[in-house]
Amino acid sequence: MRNRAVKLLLAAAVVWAGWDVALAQPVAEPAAPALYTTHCAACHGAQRTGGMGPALLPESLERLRPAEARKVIAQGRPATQMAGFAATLSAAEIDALAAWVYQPVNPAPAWSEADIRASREETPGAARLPAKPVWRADPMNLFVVVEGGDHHVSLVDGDRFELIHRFASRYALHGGPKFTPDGRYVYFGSRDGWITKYDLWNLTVVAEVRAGLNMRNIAVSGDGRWVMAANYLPKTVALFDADLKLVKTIAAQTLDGKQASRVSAVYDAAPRKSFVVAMKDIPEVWEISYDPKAEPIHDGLVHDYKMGEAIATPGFQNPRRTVLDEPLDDFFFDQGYRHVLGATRPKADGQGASAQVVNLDIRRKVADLPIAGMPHLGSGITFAWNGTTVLASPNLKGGAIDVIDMKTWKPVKTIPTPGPGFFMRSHEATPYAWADSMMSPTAKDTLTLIDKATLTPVATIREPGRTLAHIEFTKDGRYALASVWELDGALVVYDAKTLKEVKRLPMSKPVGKYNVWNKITRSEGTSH
Ligand code: DHE
Repeated sequence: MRNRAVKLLLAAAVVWAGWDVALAQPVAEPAAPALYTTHCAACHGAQRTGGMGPALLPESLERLRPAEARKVIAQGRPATQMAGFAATLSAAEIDALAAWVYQPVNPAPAWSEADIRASREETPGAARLPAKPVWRADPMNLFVVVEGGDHHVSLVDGDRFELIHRFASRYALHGGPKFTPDGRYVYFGSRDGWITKYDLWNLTVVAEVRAGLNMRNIAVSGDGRWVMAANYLPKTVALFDADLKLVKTIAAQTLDGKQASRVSAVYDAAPRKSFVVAMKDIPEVWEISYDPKAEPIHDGLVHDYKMGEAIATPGFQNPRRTVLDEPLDDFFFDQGYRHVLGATRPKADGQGASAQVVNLDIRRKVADLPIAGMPHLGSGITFAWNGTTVLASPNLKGGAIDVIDMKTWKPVKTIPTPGPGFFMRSHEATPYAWADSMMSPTAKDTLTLIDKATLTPVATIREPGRTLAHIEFTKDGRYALASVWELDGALVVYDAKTLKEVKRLPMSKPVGKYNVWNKITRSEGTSH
């Protein structure tokens, strides 16, 4: 009876408002795929895999809130070619488009070895330029600063703190740029899978290639001859020579091929002449040797037949697997590169995140690291303490720095910080380790300095109300450079002893900065 009354009321409302009865039905969804083809495909690609504009795949949009996506479609992105569509599209159409780009492309877009090879471009003549900087400054004390705000890279003289050069990068670089051993070339990886080889001495791009559609990071071999990319999409690692010519891709999957995985990260283990790769969805760590004399891999499966006879996989450029109980997200090496310290992904309830130590020689887990929260091991640093070497690593959830003895694998101390941070740095020549709290809404503006001898916080540096994060030292450790991580941000230089600000260069969200010397010498205070 009540339902009938409601229906009658609704019908009356329709008549009273003069609505077309058809409109009383649920409003038809604007056809997002057609809207995309008309308005977006020219820049973002018919398959949403990117073009002049970035890829618009769920993997690429993981860090973009839907409300922000709607705003970008409506208003565009300043300082980019992304125009606003508020005048062209209705609010409902913008909503429909924004919702649709978060849906997976079906079937999943492919990126084959042929696609990788076809994507490669090189700058004519760049490979034959003289081996001498065209600028005047110490090439070993150069800073490469990635500015995420407008997708540029700045090169800064680490003695005078002056800008040497600024150039446009690929969209959304992520992870540390990787240098050749002589410090001349740097490789950048973008989230959309582009690798750029750049000649720092001649200020030019040498070559570019698209290794995947969604990439985690890249590594450069200690001998400067190989580059490896870790991909989420497709689920592969890709190996290139130093000129970014594809050598091969390797499917990230279990040995029986039954389960595929995104790749968490790849790092170079120079003393072992190998790349070490962690898988995100399968409990395996791979070691891929770039030593032509590497022992063959006997993994129990027949890979190849020669005159009817089984032979082992060559040890050179093929994965040697260590099977674990749980997958690794992010990892770090001990100084001898025998052990990998890996973070295990938190469980769905947010609990249980921890870390484990894997011995790469005997190829098994040798210890659990009882760290609460979510250790960000890739940002860890090591230093001597109390007759041993410790690892200090920020905790993405905890608002603390975890310190672990690298001989016993036991926690030494948990140092409180005002809030969870992402990055941590030190230098052999300074008594302090510097940590940010950039994940904390209230303490994102604070850097905490920790005394490496007493493992206690001894000072803070603030940039009130603004995000202050990611530190890197000069070659001699006398100055620490930090980022005001805002669109109208800055690179701020502090005297590492007096903690006074020395200089400030305006920059557009400088997400990371990398000192050539500290990187190529693998300083214990920086990421590798
Ligand atoms: Fe990163 C490095 C993973 C989100 C900025 N980040 C790395 C590395 C890994 C990693 C494995 C080491 C790669 C290397 O240097 O070769 N990052 C992850 C994540 O899993 C996470 C949490 C989620 C994701 O979406 O990928 C993540 N990272 C971010 C960000 O949101 C940051 C803050 C901003 C951004 O630009 O993406 C960010 N990550 C960085 C930076 C480095 C990095 C600046 C290099 C640090 C260094 O000093 O070496």
